[in-house]
Order: sequence, then structure tokens, then C-alpha cells
Amino acid sequence: MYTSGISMFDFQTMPTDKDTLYSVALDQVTDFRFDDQVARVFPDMIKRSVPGYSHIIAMIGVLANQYAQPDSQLYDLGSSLGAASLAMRHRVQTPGVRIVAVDNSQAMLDRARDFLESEDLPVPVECLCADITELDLERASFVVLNFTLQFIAPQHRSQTLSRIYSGMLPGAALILSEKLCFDDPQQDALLSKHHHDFKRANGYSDLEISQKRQAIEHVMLPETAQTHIDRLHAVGFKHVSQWFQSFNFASFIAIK
Ligand code: GEK
Repeated sequence: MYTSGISMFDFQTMPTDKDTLYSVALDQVTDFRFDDQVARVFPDMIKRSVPGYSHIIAMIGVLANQYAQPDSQLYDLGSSLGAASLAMRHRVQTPGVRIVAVDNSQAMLDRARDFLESEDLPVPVECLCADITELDLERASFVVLNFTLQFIAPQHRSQTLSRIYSGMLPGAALILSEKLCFDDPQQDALLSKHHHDFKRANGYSDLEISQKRQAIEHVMLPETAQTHIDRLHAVGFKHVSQWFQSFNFASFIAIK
């Protein structure tokens, strides 16, 4: 069968239950954790919560094929169920590359492994349960932090990026996608409102939106675009560009 276009290669094929985790009023909303309950519904949750997610995943595949160097490694840090790994695996044609998908949630990684191992493709993928703040990368030509850095404590972000940078080859690229906040309170409120409109349009109720926001507010700490750009430069990246934004969600590319 002839297939064309990038959408064939994204996370849409991943099995998922519908996300109803915050649909009934909870006595107490506890801090969000990437546990088995979340892993079960994750593809549905992220697609209905992050504007532009499927586009970013598809572009990660396209960009990985541009930056992958022969006999190097491609890293998917905070891989969750491996959507970015999957996109890279389907796109990259460079000889001798392997993908390393890293997450510190065993529940996420078990599902990612089941899914990635069921595929029969030439590019090998290793699924590693590890904390990315303590990881040493080797011969990395392409690194993905797709909505992961926002879960790392702000005081550890520079050091984590420096560590990543030192494991990257000259000319290698890092993709950093994040939820943003804005210095201007009006802009911040407007884009946050539009994000909630997006979630409502995807079937989340006001109760679900507000309980999820409570669960995530101490766990996921967004920063401004300028903070990310300045930090990437300070770590040593030569070129930094913001290549995507939808409401308060953005993605940057940084080249060593
Ligand atoms: C995607 N990138 O679908 N070490 C390793 N993993 C971590 C750490 C850490 N210190 N902290 C958080 N995580 C994915 C989506 S989700 C984003 C990424 C979201 C992991 C955590 O377990 C979770 O799987 C992931 O980072 C964040 O393209 O849910 O908004």
C-alpha cells in the first residue's frame, strides 16, 4: 500500500484510553505524577492538552533526519510513551544511528518499550529508566526535550542543559519544547485563556481544567521564552531559534 505524508509516522497509532482522570470532583487534588493511570491515557491527554503537539512530533522526525550524523545517537529525554522516538525512527535514514529514549517513570517506559518493540524497523531504540538531570550523553547528534525541562526544578535546569551540551557533537541540534509564561500579565492571562478554550474545544470540562491545573501547578514550572533563549546561549549553543508557537506553547531549536 502506498502511504505518504508525515502524519502516518506519528503517535496517532499509539494505543490509549480516554483521559477522564479529573472528570469527577476530587476531595483533594494531589500533585500530578507520571504513574500507571496517567500512562494509560497519556496519548489522549497530551493531544487534547497541548496545542500543536502532533505538529511538533511530526517536525521532530523531519528535523532528526536533517541533523542525524552517521554512527551517532539520538536522544528522546523525558520520552513518556516514545512519540518523538517513534517519529525519529520512521524518518531518519542516516546509517549507524540509534535512539535512546529516557524517562524516570517506569510506568511510562514499560508502555513505550511494549510499543516500540512491537515495531520491526532497522533503527534500534533503547528504553532507559533514568533521571535526565544525572545522565551522561554520548555522541549525540540530535536531542529532544519535548515538554520535559518544565518538570525539572528551575535551579537544576542550567546544569542539566550543560550536561546535555557536553555530550553533543559539533553541529548537533537540541529541540526544546515548553509551556511558556509571559512577563506581561495581560498577555499571560490572554494566552492562558486561549489555551483553556483549546482544552474546552477538545472536550475537557471546566472542572477537569481546573483540577488538572491545581494538580500540575507545583510540579510543572513554566518560564518565559527569553529565559529559555538566554539559558541556551549561556550553556554554549551557537544558534538558538524559536521555530514554533501556539498560544502559550513553544518549541526552540539550539545548534552546538
Ligand atoms: C512526548 N516528550 O510525548 N528524568 C527523566 N524523565 C523525566 C524527569 C526526569 N528528571 N522529569 C520528568 N520526566 C514526551 C512528553 S511529558 C510532558 C513529555 C507532559 C518525564 C516524565 O516522567 C514524563 O514522562 C515526561 O518527562 C514529561 O513528546 O506530560 O506535559
